[in-house]
Amino acid sequence: MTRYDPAEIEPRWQQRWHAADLFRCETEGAGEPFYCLEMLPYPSGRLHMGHVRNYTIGDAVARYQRMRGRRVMHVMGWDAFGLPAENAAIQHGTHPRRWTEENIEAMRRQARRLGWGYDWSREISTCEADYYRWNQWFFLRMLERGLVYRARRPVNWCPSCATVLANEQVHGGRCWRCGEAVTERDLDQWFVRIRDYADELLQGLEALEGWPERVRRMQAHWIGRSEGAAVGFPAEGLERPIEVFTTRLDTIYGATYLALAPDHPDLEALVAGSPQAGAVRSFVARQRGRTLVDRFSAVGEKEGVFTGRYARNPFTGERIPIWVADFVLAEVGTGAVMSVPAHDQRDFEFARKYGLPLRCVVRAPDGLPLTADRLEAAYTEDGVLHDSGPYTGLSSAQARERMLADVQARGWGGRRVVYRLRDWGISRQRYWGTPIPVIHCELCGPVPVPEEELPVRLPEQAPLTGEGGSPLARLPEFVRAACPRCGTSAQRDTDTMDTFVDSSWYFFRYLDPHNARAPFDTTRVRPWLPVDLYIGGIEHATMHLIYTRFWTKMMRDLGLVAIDEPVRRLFTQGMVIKDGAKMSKSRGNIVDPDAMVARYGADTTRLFSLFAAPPEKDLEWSEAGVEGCWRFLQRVWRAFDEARAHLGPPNAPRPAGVDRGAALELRRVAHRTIARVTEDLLPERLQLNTAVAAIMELTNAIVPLSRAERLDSAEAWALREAFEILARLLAPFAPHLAEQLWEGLGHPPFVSAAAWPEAEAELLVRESVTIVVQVNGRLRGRVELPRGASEAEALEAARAEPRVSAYLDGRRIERVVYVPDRLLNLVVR
Ligand code: ANZ
Ligand code: ZN
Repeated sequence: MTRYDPAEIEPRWQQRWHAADLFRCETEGAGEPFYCLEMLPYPSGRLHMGHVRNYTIGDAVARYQRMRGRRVMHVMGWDAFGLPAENAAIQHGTHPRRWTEENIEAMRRQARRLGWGYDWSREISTCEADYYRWNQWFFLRMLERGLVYRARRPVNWCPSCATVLANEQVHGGRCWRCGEAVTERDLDQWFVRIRDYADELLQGLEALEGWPERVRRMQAHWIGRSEGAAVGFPAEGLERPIEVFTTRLDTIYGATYLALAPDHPDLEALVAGSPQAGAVRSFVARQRGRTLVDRFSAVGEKEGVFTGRYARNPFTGERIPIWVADFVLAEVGTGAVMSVPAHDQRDFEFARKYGLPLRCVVRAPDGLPLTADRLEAAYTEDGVLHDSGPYTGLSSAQARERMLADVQARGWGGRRVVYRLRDWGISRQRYWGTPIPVIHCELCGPVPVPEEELPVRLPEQAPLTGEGGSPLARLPEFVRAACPRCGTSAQRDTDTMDTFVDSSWYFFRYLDPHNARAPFDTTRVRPWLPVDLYIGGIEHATMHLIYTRFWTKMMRDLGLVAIDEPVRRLFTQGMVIKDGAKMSKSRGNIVDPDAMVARYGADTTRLFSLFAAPPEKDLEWSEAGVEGCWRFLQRVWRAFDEARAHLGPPNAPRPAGVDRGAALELRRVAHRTIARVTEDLLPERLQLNTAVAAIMELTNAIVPLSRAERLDSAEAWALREAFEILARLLAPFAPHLAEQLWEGLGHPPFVSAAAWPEAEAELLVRESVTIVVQVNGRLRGRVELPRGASEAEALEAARAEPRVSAYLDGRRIERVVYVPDRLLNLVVR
């Protein structure tokens, strides 16, 4: 008897797949396209079990679709720019490029060793100039259309390292390197007007029926549309009224003060000459200098200062004080709020802290008006208005409508929609990224680099010290450039792009990866889009998956693609956990995929990561589970070894007698398994764990015949058929063993390119049996059910049977006794 030895089998098949170029995908040819995409990894150097799970799900689907005759696009690439390469350079002195390339090499080796079938001729690494030049090209296109702009915004700053920090380098408000408290600093940066697309991004969610509800909800929240009104409050000393944004116009009779953001543009003009000017200025300065640690610890505690100025409520004519408050954000709405402490909890706390008055104007529909002195918290619900002049007695909703009409009629303001979504800041003060293709000229301002000068190459010399602002600013040869417009000496932009730019469109590039004239050819990509299935982690539900949706719409508006949405079906897989916690280096509960492959082989590793849990749920690591998968594959191997003696030649005609007895029984199980696995692997189901379970059951049905001393010709034929089915159903999950079986069955290679088996319809029909139904031990009826029906199915059929249900009405079933295929006894009271 031969031994199951994955270390011998697996590399051999990997070599043969590679030599046959089996997974190459031609852009044109026979078969309907299927684009199976997994989120591209960051090349950290080693795959972790989360990767293994993610890419194995994708590989199983890709292999299945290929066997079903689809032309499958399945590609791997590397999200190769980013911070860890730069941190490694700062800490260990390795060049980011070398570090990245070595990591990619190592991970590519791991990917091959796991048997993932990619078209490597399409591989992309985002740190290569022939990729990132198109980031620069897109930047120029957006600049032309006014979709990118420059604005001064704060960045994180570590005073002790004297360096700009990325958000990921700020841990609990402190610098990741030295532990110093982080402050903010203003820098001129580039922003993408993603907000222009906010409404479309939100509305488009409805049509994304192939996306998890949870992801759609998270995106809707992230976009955060709120509808309300903008109303001007005339302010003493200002020419233009101060505009506030409110979603609760119905509470305007209860507004007792205005609150402005510390960086409200009119603040300086407002307080000039006020006795409070000094206090306001020092409050604002303190806000700006406040460290993030401070802000984190001050959760809930609102702070503000009186400006010494007043505004007039346009509805009541009343004079109300203007304050500056830290909880009002400059970038939200208009940066100014009418505060209604009786009906907004934040305003309530602020008013109590600073002794500002409260006025109640909304009561519960079935309640009495509240009084300010007895209020313990704001009443924030809608209700019925009181003390609100001509609007008294209206419901909140009615009042909002009438008040808005009056606001419009009197020219005080109008309807306003506000988004939580910020414009996308893409400037990073980093070395390892895409250089921004702009030259700053003292005479002309920022001037785009002419298209024919792209790419602006990232200099090979990496000026990384961990200090200062953008590292590229330390390279005079890079910085110095002639202004493309006037020719005088000018300076290159020294920032690089957010790496979310790279990942926003990489899967379009996979479809035309070597195009030197354009990011991709419009007609080439069309048949593949939208992506049929996109697999990745839930942690990308908002940022990446919003940016890539935006990028698609932007490309559509440039005439590059004809779709509105990039992905038809999104699948978010669960985490891999061990001892109840996510596997992570910091917890020290990592299981190394290499060690696992070395010990059990790729097929066991793949099978475990697909079988141990439904793919959308968390997968709890278990040594016993791995062992179980390993034993299962051994069992398949042994069964085949034992069966060899019985098996006739391939393609033998079907003998008489396969429609009876053990042969028929085995055929029934085999064909039912085809039907189950075929359905479980569909993109809209993706229940890979139950597919594997079905294959295990088929194996159980095969084993007794394999082991039998003697088989008649019908049984031997059915046994061969079952193995041929098993080899093909196993191919997406444990492809190496499947190839071995297929070859052993006398077929030319490859099972990976064989046609998916088809179930014979008549073998799927389950034979029916009559079941006797008793209620409290007395015969009350009979029901027809398929053989092997479950207790739940029997109970449902019994309930639907009028002669039985008459005895069940109004009673409680206390106990059920079920003898499958024979009898159902119900004990009722
Ligand atoms: C008056 C009012 C009365 C409000 C009331 C609420 C309740 P959502 O619904 O989350 O979008 N707001 C407006 N601009 C702001 C800013 N720049 N910073 C902080 N808060 C701001 O929130 C809309 C409400 O948030 C607005 O409606 C406004 O307060 C506040 F009983 O106006 B409201
Ligand atoms: Zn110039």
